Amino acid sequence: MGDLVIFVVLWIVLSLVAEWALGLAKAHTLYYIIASQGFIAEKAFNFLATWLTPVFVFVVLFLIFTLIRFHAPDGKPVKSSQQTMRNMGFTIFWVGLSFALNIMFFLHPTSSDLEQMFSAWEPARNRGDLVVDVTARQWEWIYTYPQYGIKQAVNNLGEDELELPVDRKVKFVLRSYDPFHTYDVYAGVIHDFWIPAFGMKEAVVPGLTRYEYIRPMQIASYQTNPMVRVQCAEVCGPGHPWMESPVNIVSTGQFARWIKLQQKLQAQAGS
Ligand SMILES: [Cu+2]
Repeated sequence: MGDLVIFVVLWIVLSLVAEWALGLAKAHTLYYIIASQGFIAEKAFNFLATWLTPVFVFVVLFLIFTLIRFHAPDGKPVKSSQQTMRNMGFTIFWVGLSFALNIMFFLHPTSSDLEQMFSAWEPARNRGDLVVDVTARQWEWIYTYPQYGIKQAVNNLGEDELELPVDRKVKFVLRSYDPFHTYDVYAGVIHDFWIPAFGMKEAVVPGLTRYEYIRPMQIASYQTNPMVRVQCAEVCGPGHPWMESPVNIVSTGQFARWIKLQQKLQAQAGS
């Protein structure tokens, strides 16, 4: 009984310490997330980490506690007077708790958050979306804004650049092919559209059109945080590590001015 009391006290104390450390990590955000969908994943991770910390502490403590408490000092095993190999109470508690935890995680956050993420795909919710066609080629990301007639958005250095207005849902249309060379569209390679600060990734597959919906929630740019960039996250050849481009999330007014500028630049290039 004494061992059980010591174990339970240790378990509670160490769990509280671990939860406190986890709280510190969360307060000093381990992640830099600034988009709607990313927040769902961040919340789910925090929920799971909070619930699983005592489980983790239990298992590790159990291993260490039994090693220290029940080791035979002279190498000869001593048979305990109290045999608890078939402890039905403990078995029911352990299996029952594991079962209940798994059912809970299946319902929340897994099912409830997936439901929330997938609801962004409902056409009724996407009427005002900004559409950005993203073309991945070896090795470049090309951004087209069909609603504004912009064929390839570039910054003043002529580099591809993704500009997004804050607080408006974006529908990314993702394709992998090379618009500068004619060849079989199925002969391309798989890329992966990843903006670390958005907490989402989507594979870009030759011959397929894939979508990603996201709402950037705060003004940010690559200049202030390198997490605000598009990075290819699928090894796609020698140029893969450099297959990145800056992202700017700006106010609605600034976005409108940027659109005008892009249209002007395009008209000048065309004339
Ligand atoms: Cu790539």
